[in-house]
Amino acid sequence: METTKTKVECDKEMEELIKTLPQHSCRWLQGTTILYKYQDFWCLQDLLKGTISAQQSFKARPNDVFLCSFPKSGTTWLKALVFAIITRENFAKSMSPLLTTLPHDCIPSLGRTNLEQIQQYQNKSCFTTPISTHLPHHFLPESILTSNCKIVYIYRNMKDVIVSFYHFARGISKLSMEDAPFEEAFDEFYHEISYFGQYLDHILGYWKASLERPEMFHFVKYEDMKNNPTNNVKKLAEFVGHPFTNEEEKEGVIENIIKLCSFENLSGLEVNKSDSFKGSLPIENRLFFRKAEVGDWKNYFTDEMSEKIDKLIDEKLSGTGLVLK
Ligand code: PAP
Repeated sequence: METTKTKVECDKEMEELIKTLPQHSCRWLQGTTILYKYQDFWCLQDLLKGTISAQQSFKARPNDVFLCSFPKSGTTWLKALVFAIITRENFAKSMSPLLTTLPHDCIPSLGRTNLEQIQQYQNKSCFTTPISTHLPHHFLPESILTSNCKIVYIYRNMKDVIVSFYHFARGISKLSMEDAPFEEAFDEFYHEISYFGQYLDHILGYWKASLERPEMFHFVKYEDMKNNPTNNVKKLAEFVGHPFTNEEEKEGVIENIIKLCSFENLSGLEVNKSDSFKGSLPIENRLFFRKAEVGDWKNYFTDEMSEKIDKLIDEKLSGTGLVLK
């Protein structure tokens, strides 16, 4: 007879499993961060637990929209925009929860947020329920892959992702640049050691899946959103099923959303300057808002580093139709 395991038993099993996994302590973070290799990607312990339980038990609903990304590719911005788009009729401009809440606390994150909380959130709404995740495509729970849910994928210039990741991890570990050399961080990233596997494989996983089911996917490039936010926010709203009416366009609703979610606005809010992210890891909210510049990598990369990344991109992406540079 099959018996259902208790939460304590599941947690214990997970602890045992994690103990058996290959470990890597990030030397550029003075060994303060330990990554575990689960199947084919490296992950932090807490995120790994959330990832495995999401894989085992998460149930997608038809109203769910998944906001997927590799860390540091524009997730915070995408979450703010989608939240503002779908709740625009619920709050007056001056009352948006985004003015007092970190975007990560407005939209749950699969792998990080407790599954029961996500379920309550799904049950509470009969409208669109956005859920974010950094999981690689092949790691998404079966119920997402077999559903008709929508997936928005945001991606960004790989070199800027590396620099952003470097400062974020350094910020969490509270290390100066002298104590956490960029060269070492670059080296690990180049050798596929980062929070959710290899960056280009992450993008390619979603990209290839989108070729099979194009209606399910919408890709947003961070740099395109920066260059032409109006057009991109319009397309995003259409895809998530909340298109703007002609009246809204005339009244400047799109521009208001862009302003509300802009780096300049969000990074200046008290909540994002001084509060802390309520996840399993203590993270100061301000670390999600650094510079938001396109091309900041030029301040950190040597020519050799830049060439190495260009070569990697050429090798991985040539012939896929995906353009990243
Ligand atoms: P996450 O994966 O930890 O959630 P994510 O939001 O994807 O991080 O990436 C953070 C980057 O987005 C930071 O880039 P930087 O390090 O190059 O500065 C951050 O500054 C940038 N960012 C955050 N909010 C916005 C925004 N509203 N508009 C544009 N970029 C933003």
